[in-house]
Amino acid sequence: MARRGAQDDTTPMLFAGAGEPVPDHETAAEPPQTPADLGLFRVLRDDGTADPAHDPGLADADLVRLYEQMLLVRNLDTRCLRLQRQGRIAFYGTSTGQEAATVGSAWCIGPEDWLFPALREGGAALLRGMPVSRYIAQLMGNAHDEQKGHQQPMHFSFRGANHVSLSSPIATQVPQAVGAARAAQIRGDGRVVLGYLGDGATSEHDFHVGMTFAGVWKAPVVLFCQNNQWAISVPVRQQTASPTIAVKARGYGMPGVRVDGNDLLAVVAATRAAVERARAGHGPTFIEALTYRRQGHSSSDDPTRYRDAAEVEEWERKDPIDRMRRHLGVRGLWDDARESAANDAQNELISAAIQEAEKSAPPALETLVEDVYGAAPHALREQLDEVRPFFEEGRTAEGAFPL
Ligand SMILES: Cc1ncc(C[n+]2csc(CCOP(=O)(O)OP(=O)(O)O)c2C)c(N)n1
Ligand SMILES: [Mg+2]
Repeated sequence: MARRGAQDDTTPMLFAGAGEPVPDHETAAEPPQTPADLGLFRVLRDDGTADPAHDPGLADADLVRLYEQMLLVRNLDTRCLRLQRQGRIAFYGTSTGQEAATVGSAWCIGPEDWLFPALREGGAALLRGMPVSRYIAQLMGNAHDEQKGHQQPMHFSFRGANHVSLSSPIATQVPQAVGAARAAQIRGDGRVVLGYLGDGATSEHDFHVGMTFAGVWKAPVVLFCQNNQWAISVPVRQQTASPTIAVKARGYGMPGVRVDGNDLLAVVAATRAAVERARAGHGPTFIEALTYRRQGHSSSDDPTRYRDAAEVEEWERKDPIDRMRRHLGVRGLWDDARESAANDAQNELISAAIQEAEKSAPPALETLVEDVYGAAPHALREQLDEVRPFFEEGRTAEGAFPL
């Protein structure tokens, strides 16, 4: 069968079938092998073993490290949502249920590579070196916040690992990631860009712009869509009539892969193959990770108003951390004692970071007008002088927080 799209002989086996015509299951004489962009790539089996044909073969120490990172994201989410409910931070959005998709994918790029996150990839910054204290400082917008309080909570950036802050308008990071990849390609610096998006982002024009140019330029980019099946209150079936999101990649001339996003090993295998493909100069890959947003869109949202509890419970049974814990158990790498020691150590670390952040001063007032222009223009300096007495009187800017 003639191939469509921008594949070549170097396309990893994992992507076999991506770009083939969508099979017509109704009329096909024999059921064809499901193409990668229509199927669901899995490695972890329900009994905790890994499919030997696709196991990415991580070292024991890496398996444990990635598991502990997922646990850290879960513990942070629990603690930080509580901080928001107590009025100690203004806003929070958890990634509960999506830890494997975030941690597994981010692990596949190198320290020099660039990462453009969407809404739920704070765990990627932590994995790539951002201290927990910085994470909390960002939520509080204090003097230790890398962005000096300029950004809404959850907009983490970490210069130390080329982790670029999310831009709030959905999907804008797709053309940004593709543009950065194009720059790397022109410079020939060998860097790969990992850009994230949600299922809802695929309805934005920025998605199509980014995908078009990624394909045309054969840019060294991996676009990773966390299909958590909801965009606030809009279910994915209202975003698209396409059978999968991954299959959209065909229209842009790149392979698409649909992976079980709650299966850490499958996420690693798929993303690693895509990163290697990009690094070797063979162009972009689009990955759809099928997962589920188990909690509200953010601390401002009440999901019980628009979805069934039964759906949430079904996905609780597919928890990515439980699945990986089972795998570590099968391999003799984990037990209850290690689990409780890891939870205790992480919670102590988080408590210390919260205490430190709450004692920290806010950013200096001057930072209000810094870092946008090389030198703050006259008009901004005037505005700064206008607000200075307000703060010097010790007043605070309490008000309604948007979204
Ligand atoms: C252009 C734009 N429109 C609307 C919003 C409001 N908004 C914030 S998040 C969101 C849903 C995003 O859904 P998805 O892309 O699936 O990501 P998820 O929140 O599920 O991770 C919307 C509509 C926005 N930030 N930007
Ligand atoms: Mg979503």
